[in-house]
Amino acid sequence: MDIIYSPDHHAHRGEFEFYRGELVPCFEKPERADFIFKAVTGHQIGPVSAPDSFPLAPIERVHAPRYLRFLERAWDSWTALGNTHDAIPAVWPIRGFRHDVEPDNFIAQLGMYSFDSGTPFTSGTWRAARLGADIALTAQRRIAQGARAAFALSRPPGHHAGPDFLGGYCFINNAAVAAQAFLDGGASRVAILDVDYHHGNGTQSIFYDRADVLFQSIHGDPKTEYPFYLGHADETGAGPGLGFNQNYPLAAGSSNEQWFVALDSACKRIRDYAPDALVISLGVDTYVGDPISKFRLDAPEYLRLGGQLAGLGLPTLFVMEGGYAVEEIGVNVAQVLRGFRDVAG
Ligand code: 6XA
Ligand code: ZN
Repeated sequence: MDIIYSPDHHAHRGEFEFYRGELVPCFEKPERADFIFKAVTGHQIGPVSAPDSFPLAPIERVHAPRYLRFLERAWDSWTALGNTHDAIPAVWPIRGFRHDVEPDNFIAQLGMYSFDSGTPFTSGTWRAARLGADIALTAQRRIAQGARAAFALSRPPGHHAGPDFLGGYCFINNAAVAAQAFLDGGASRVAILDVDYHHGNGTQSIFYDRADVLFQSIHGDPKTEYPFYLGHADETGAGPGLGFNQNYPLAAGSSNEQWFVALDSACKRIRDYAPDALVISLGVDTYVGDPISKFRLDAPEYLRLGGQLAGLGLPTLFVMEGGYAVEEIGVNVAQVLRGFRDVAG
């Protein structure tokens, strides 16, 4: 399996995030990807290549140009005000406020394009986010050219980023960019399966009214788990997209049996949809030892997950999302990819 990676993800290194009302060191740190890289190379999952460079056009297929323009200029705007520390959103236009007028004030702009205070914007954020999209697009291209599977080892993650908003450590939705690239390259239908602990609200929002992308997400119940305001079972799509979005919210603390029942349902729906390609939003914050999540998956379950995904028999693109038990996430990711390889051959 081809692995696409660049050490330049280090450009994005947030210092602090707000967590339960306190400023704490960022959970989403460069060491995460370093450990994953070490584990996948150690387990000989496949050859590693650097990403190709892509223009902004494939990213603009899923994100609003004015949002991307904001991200591109954000650090310069912030430092022009005399700031040297990371920018953290602090004010948001909730119901009743105007969304059509972009304020001149930077912190007001940042609030307009974000939904939480846990996602710092740093000097290298735009560069790393662009690189993450390049990684996803390069891996997608490998599959479009005939590879059975590829792993986009990108960072920062992407699945919370919507058409025009960042949050949950995410800026560009790498899985969505890749899914759209499959369609633009001639695919008729693409399925995205999100197995991260957190609902992929950004991916859902991007494709909610479309039938050419099937979105399936297994996650902690948003009644108690982040991102709280989306991810319920009754969100099944809208307009032409009705029936092409399924959420499998599970109570925090759910058993592995319950998790695999949900996986079976999602896999069945994917088989029925018969997509040309499958994109996996691969978060391993479902791990029993994850510091911010409450499922109980461990090495044998990750192996089983990989095997079940291979059993779908589809061209499969893995895109890295969350996972914060830093020293263990590499092994957990490698287990999924090994499980896939053992079945796919
Ligand atoms: C709140 C928790 C953000 C979770 C991000 C994540 N700061 N998403 O792992 O998949
Ligand atoms: Zn997550």
